[in-house]
Amino acid sequence: MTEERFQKMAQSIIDGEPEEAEQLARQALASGIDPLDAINQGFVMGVNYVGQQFECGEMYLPELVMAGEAMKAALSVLEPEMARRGITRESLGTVVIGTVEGDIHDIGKTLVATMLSGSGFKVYDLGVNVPVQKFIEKARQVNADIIGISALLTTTMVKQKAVVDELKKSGLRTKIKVMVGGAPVTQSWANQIGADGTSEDAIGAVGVAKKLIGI
Ligand code: HCB
Repeated sequence: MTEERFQKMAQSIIDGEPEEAEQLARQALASGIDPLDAINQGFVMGVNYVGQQFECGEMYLPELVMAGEAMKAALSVLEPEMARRGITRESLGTVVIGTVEGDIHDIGKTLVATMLSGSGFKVYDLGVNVPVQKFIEKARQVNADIIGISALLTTTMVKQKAVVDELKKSGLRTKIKVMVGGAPVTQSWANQIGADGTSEDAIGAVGVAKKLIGI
């Protein structure tokens, strides 16, 4: 019976149904299922499946976006309950992410943040138009493992380099990995500015993040 519920949770993510996911999360709590089990044995299974399908070209961006929305809806019910009960979800690592100063594109960045969070990372999303110093301050404050920097404009991608340079100056560069992304970003740009990795999509970003922290 519980197994059947877990499968339905995973399916709600695969189908990209936020309302269904939220309802299943509420039902899980009402019937005494541990919120952490609902996440790990139910919803995350759906995220993993969607990730695999996206990688092999069986699912596309709109489906990924909807899966992300469904995951957010489930987490919006389960995470507050976990906090209330004092349960902490084992975190794979901590990521501070944002879109650089001067840039307000947030669709890709938010998708990366959602997928990282759904995959088990603790994510601090700073939003858009984020000044260089704010990435560093937040990373220091939350003891981040990774800073994720998004830039969609050729005029703003230079700020990714500014974050890497500022991180070096702060003395934190040896502790914190940097992952860059956004439409104009290439592996060659990532190498040039001294970032540790890049990905052209959110599923790839989860893989890069895991690799950067040695999983
Ligand atoms: Co915007 N815009 N835009 N735009 N915009 C682009 C980016 C252009 C390429 C369109 C074009 O000219 N062909 C272009 C940039 C050209 C250039 O710099 N060479 C452009 C321009 C010029 C502008 C304005 C300057 C237009 C104007 O006002 N004259 C203006 C800039 C405003 C500003 O930021 N200061 C502007 C505004 C807008 C909006 C507001 C209308 C809207 C943004 C809405 C929003 O984000 N809330 C918008 C949009 C939607 C786009 C396009 C059409 C889509 C971007 C997008 O969301 N893609 C884009 C054209 C394009 O990119 N093909 C166009 C989908 C997401 C899922 O992909 O690449 O963002 P993504 O993210 C991926 C990937 O890169 C990676 O994973 C993500 C998930 O799959 N990734 C990371 C991203 N961040 C990562 C971080 C990591 O650590 C790791 C991986």
